[in-house]
Amino acid sequence: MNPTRSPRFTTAAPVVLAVAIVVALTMPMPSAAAATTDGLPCEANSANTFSLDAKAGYVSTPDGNSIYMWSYSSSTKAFQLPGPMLCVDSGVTVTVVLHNTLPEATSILFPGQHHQRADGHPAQPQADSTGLTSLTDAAAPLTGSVTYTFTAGSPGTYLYESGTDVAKQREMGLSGALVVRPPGQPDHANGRADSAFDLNREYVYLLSEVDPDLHLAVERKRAFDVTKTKARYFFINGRSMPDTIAPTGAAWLPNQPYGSLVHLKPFVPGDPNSRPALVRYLNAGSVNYPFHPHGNDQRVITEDGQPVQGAGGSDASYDKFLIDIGPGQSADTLDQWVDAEHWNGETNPIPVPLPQLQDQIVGPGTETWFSENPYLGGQPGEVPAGVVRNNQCGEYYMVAHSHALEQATNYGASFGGMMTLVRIDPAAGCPS
Ligand SMILES: [Cu+2]
Repeated sequence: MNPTRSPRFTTAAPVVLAVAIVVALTMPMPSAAAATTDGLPCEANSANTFSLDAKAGYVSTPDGNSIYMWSYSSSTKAFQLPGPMLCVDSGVTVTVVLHNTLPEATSILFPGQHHQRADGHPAQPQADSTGLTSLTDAAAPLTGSVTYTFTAGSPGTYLYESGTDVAKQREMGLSGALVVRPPGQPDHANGRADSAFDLNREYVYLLSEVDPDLHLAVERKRAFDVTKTKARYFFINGRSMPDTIAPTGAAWLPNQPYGSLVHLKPFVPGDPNSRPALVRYLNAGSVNYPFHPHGNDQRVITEDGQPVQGAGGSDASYDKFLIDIGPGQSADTLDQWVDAEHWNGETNPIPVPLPQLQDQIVGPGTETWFSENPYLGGQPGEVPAGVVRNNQCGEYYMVAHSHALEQATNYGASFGGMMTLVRIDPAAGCPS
């Protein structure tokens, strides 16, 4: 690992800069309560046993739409999208009991896991006289159940997802994240010593897409040609920007519990507790999602559950400013923000001209959509009438989004969709 790599502005294409500038001008700042969603909301227990219901429900999109979805939910909890984040240690035996309440057969595949069994026998593809019906043992419609067991694979991030009528059911939302940790080292991404991260700064980006026409057809039990899908919504953890930056468990998103606002502290050289954040990418969709965190590279350290290393275990991790995640793939990345220019509001201010007030997007409430303090803690400047200040405590926000720009929209309207923010607090912290 290279602990002192610097933030950099890359050789960005003009469109990147255009996006950056407009986003900087138009992003609503999270409220104080929304500002810190830290750590992974894992479902975990000592028996490594999970009970999941496949069921139907609705999610909301920022443009006011409500979309019928299918997903996995803990049997004791309400419908949620995506399925619960399951966290286990590598090598343990995991049991997942699937209860199907959907009107058609469904199942769960666990790619990357070992010794997969269903109801006690080796899990296997299913067929009838018409041909293949499921990639693994399926639960019958409405009341069926299957008990899957497997041995958790190598440390990393994995999908669990429907293996039945895949093109339709995965698009309908039947997927979730499975986080496999190195035994006894929950603060390491994989078995390598240089994969250490801050457990309070661990995040999943489960990326997916939705064609609302397919969902309406399924809800109304109409035929739909899944080869004709045209995605209009693009999710991180079942939410679109700006909902992505709302906190995990936000009351106004009752069926979409997971936020994706990454919250960084500046790196402190020589402090062993100053560790990078870990961002776990997963693609549950059908196309590539070229994900682009602005302003700071991320270091790819695990791909598809395997550490990025060379012969003899040599470190082969690499910095990227565009993490291109293909369907079914995963990547774990370390994100460390280094104050390379030694900003100091008194002795080393970094001049950034503020936009004219008339060039900012303001309102309709008390919010203003521009943070005038890009370098961590300058004094708030001119703010519109009715606005107290533009950020909480001098923190800085960078945008992170899919670089396939139609994916950074809500039904074609920018900016939204597969987009979130990275928040960097001042070195002294953020009193609130
Ligand atoms: Cu960009």
